[in-house]
Amino acid sequence: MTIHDPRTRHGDASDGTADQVGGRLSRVDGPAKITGAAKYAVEQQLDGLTYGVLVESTIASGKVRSIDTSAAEAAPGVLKVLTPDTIMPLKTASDWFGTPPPDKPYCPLARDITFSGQHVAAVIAETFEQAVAAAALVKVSYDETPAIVDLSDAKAGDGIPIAAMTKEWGDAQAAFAAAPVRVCGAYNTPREYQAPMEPHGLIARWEGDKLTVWEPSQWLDGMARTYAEWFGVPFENVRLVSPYIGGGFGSKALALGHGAVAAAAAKMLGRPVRVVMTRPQTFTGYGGRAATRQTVTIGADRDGKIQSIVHRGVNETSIDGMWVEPLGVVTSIMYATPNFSSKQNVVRVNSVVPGAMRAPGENPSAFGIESAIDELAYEVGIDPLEIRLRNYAEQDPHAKKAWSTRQLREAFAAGAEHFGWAQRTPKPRSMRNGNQLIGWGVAAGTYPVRRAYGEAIVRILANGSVEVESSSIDMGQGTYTILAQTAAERSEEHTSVAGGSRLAGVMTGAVYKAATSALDQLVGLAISDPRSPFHALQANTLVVANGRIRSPRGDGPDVSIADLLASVGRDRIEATGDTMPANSTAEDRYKNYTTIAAALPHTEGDYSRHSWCAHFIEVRVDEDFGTVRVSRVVSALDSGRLYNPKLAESQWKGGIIMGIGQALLEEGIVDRRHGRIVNNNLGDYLVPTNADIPDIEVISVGIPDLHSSVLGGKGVGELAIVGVAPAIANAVFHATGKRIRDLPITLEKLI
Ligand code: MCN
Ligand code: MOS
Repeated sequence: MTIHDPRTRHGDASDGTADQVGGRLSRVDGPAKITGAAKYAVEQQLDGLTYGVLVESTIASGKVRSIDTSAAEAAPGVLKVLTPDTIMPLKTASDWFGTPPPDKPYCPLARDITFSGQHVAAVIAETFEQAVAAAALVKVSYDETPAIVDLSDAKAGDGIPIAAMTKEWGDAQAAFAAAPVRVCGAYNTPREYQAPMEPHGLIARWEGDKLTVWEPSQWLDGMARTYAEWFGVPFENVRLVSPYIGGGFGSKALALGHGAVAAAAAKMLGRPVRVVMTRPQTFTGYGGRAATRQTVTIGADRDGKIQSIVHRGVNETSIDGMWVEPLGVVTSIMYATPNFSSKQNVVRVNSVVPGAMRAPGENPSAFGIESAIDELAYEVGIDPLEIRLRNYAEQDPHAKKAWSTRQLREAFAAGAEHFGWAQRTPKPRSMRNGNQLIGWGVAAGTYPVRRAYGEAIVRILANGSVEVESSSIDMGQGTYTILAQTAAERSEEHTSVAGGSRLAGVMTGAVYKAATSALDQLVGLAISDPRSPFHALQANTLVVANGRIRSPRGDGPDVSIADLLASVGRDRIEATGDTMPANSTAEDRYKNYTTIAAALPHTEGDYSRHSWCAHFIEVRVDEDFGTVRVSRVVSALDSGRLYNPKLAESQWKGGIIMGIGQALLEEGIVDRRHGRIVNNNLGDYLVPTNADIPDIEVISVGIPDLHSSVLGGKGVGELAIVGVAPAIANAVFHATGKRIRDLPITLEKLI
């Protein structure tokens, strides 16, 4: 990597500056992953490694009456069988908002069962096979009670109102009642799962009261804090090593129960313990996207101008955990409306507590509002693209603040142009090819710019190379590439979660500041050190490029950085950069890196900051069989300035592909008798494969947004999934005349 000023150079592969910000550098970790050289967390070979296997509840609600471990304990190679009675006591950790932990014990093995698949025991053995065999010998008996299976269970009720989710202005009910045109729809999304290729797992090793954990992690500092709190050891005593991550999609941000079991077993045994989830366990070992229900009612004029939006939402949470999937977040900002009301409840069901999955909140929220506005378009007989422009929000309708940047109009224009939207015939069922009904749909998406804190160290080394060090991670988004970073291991510097699409903006900012300061030091040395060849030049600045340093006028010496450092007797220059608030204390820093709550709100200050996108999608529906194929996608996206367009395009396409899966395939099916997830494997829980995915065209319409980040970029990672499912549902309506308000759009809903 060469040091440069990213604000003045816009690199591009074509001009030989692919390795600079804005350049199309390929993923630096790509070759290691493709050749198998990349060593993932649980592949580390450690002396004395032992293997743990989890035993899980087979009921969804009730109590463990007894656990008979005698046969398992007598089985070959078994070192320990852990139950709620024999596992060492742990302490409750704070939640990810940083709410201080209640002074309560924590037991990762359950006596009180609140969902099927809950960890109740664990077997640790010399080999993996011995642990698997012995785990099958653990006999658990239960006192079962009736479970609340899901949102549609009569026992579920209306749930708990979440006052913080209420957003209201004007008089939405009265304006709706008075509106000449009204539409109302109920939109549902099922339980969905992140399904990363690499299942969750870890190796835990204690040396005295110091814990090392090799674990895929979206958030080294947050996870380390949880381990430290569970075991009552200082934060500094926990070292988390997360070299590569085989996908996370939100599921690898927190330390989870199986991690507590592994670390406790390692402590009790005095040997390192490895626990890896089976694929079925990944469906209950952590939460996927919560199932949601929304009603959206829109009142409008006959010319399609919105007068009122009333929105009500519900999402599932678990019996003893709280997950709020914010359903009004897109509803409240996408369109201008003088009257608005959004409220949300959460309903407790016997499931694992749901969790973050790519664009939590925005994703289901957009399915509601972007389907509903399409319904309004047909109701008033206006083109679905035109109605979106008529209701364009010129400022944030909820925060009542100016957008930092909003290139959504540009996104609609570019997407429509490349897609050929003008050729669309408005009537449903009016476009076909043989027995294939063709439909064209449009929908918009958005994701807030979440800002947080990060630190980085930049070193200019004696051989002229530059090292960047931070504790940020790369699960495939491209962090290592954009930071040209060599290792991800929590060391002295810290960073926020790779979640909420914040990491790139935070860390490029920190690295930029560190690099600028390293450069300043280098130039300062060169000008002021009497041993420097530039000392006599009396210049007040120098140019550093391609590993060399010279005067801007071209007179005087032109030497390599290595030679300069040698001449002044230095082996390196090191500088730290951060995106911390000024005058922050050590305590602030700890909080800022280990809790979500410390992040700056996206509407802080004078601006409302968001990424935006518009998806144009063609589907082909077999008239006889009801099978839906997505045949064409053109999406135009505004993520501000792109640090690496090649990687951003790849991120966007990944999001769109995930959106196609959500629209057509993905659904966790609950067994109504036992409250189990029936399709808890990748043979039955379908995610898209290459054969499901057409050519996808992505167009960047962003402009640098300096209100959002140091270098002008906005979020990329989650944006593109938002709006894909409604664009497909809208296309399916255009193809067939059937409005599917219940994901996924499977053939039985169409025939
Ligand atoms: N980028 C860019 N220009 C910008 C912003 C980002 O070129 N202005 C590019 C960079 O390559 C950067 C990537 O986009 O590495 C993502 O940046 P950002 O939007 O800041 O997102 P994070 O780094 O915080 O990554 C998290 C985000 C989330 S929250 C989920 S969920 C998700 C996602 O990234 N999970 C993923 N993308 C994923 N991609 C892969 N392969 N695997 C996952 O699990
Ligand atoms: Mo992403 S769901 O915020 O990790």
